Amino acid sequence: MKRSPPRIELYYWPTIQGRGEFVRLLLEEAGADYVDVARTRGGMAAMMRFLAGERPGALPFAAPFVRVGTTVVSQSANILAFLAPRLGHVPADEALRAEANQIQLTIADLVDEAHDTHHPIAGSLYYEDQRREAKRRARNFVKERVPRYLGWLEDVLARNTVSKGQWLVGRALTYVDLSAFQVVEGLRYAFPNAMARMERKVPGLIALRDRVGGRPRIATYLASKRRLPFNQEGIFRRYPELDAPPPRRSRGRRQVRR
Ligand SMILES: N[C@@H](CCC(=O)N[C@@H](CS)C(=O)NCC(=O)O)C(=O)O
Repeated sequence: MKRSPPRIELYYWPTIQGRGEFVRLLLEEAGADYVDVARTRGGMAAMMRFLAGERPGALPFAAPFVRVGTTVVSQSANILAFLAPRLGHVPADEALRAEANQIQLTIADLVDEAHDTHHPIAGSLYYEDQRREAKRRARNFVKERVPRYLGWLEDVLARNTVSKGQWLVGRALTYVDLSAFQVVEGLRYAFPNAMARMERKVPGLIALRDRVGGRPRIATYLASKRRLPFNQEGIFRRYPELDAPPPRRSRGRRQVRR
């Protein structure tokens, strides 16, 4: 009798989307047999035992990490590169796998920079203690970095002619398309004004976001309790003072040009 593959255990902080969300989206789209361990009874303690080195397998530096059978894998991009072939969400071709990884690592850079807009000095300090630096950092992020990252994703999409610009890598949806969806959602939450202006410049990426959001399994997931809402503990946080100013039309009456 053929044995079924082991259940995938995801270990991540139970109250935020954070970096774990990139993994959750893949597991959901694939309809994988998985458990979000830290969200189960006793799960946080189990996760902490791994992080303390009290469990066998490779020692993760930080969450997220997954365990599949006896294999423990951490680093979000690495987890996706490990799981996606098993779940059929990346092409078999070596060059395309490397490209998918390259895109995911670039998205991870974007995610780090998004985090640093509210914690530019240290993650262990309160936002209130680094507000001034956060403002400077966020201004640059919104003005230069977001257009650069999203413009690059737009270009990658346009160059992928085998999918007619529908997907980032190869002919069909891969895990990096799910991650691109998550990045647009996160930026919309954290920087709504900046994104209102930006989105017109990346129509292909926004269409990709809509295509992913409309996938039956993703739509079901997004409407479920498994999808945690964005909040002020995660990577994408909404501090209005870090966003671009609102578009002219919605500003106060006196500022409307006559
Ligand atoms: N590069 C890692 C970053 C992991 C990371 O920073 N995880 C955060 C939560 S999103 C964490 O738990 N950090 C604790 C720490 O760095 O000590 C990844 O992409 O997985």
